[in-house]
Amino acid sequence: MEIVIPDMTCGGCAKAVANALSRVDPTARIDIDVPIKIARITSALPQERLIEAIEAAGFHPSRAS
Ligand SMILES: [Cu+2]
Repeated sequence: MEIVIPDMTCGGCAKAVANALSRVDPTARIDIDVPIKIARITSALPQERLIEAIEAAGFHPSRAS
């Protein structure tokens, strides 16, 4: 799935997002594209759960998909 994270603006943000995601799903495949502000995630968890983890890390992912 793809989650748009408009306030992810640099490598530090990307790392924080990736860390938050791997904490909720250590087996997730996470590929973050900072220039277009998208996290591509392969995970068995529901998208809502991943969005919550990103929000808990202080970011504001878009809920539109
Ligand atoms: Cu940043």
